[in-house]
Amino acid sequence: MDPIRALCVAQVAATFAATDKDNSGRLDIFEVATILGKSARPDQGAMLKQVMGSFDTNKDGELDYDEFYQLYRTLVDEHVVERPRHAR
Ligand SMILES: [Ca+2]
Ligand SMILES: [Ca+2]
Repeated sequence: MDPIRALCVAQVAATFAATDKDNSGRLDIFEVATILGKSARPDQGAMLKQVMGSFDTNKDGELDYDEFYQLYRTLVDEHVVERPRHAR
């Protein structure tokens, strides 16, 4: 089994729930921005649109859980977000 996959499941679910501010069950571009904002750069707006375009596979303008899962794995792989650690 893919170790990253095993590692991320619980954290992805927690992050998704925490990020979905309006509890719509999907993340809109503004909600996604709050995740990427931790590594904010001047080109973030363009990057955000690119991210949404790449991961919004059903093109409804928002990321559902499955789409977010793919995004999150990519972010972990690229060290944009931290790998899960035990809570202190
Ligand atoms: Ca939402
Ligand atoms: Ca979507």
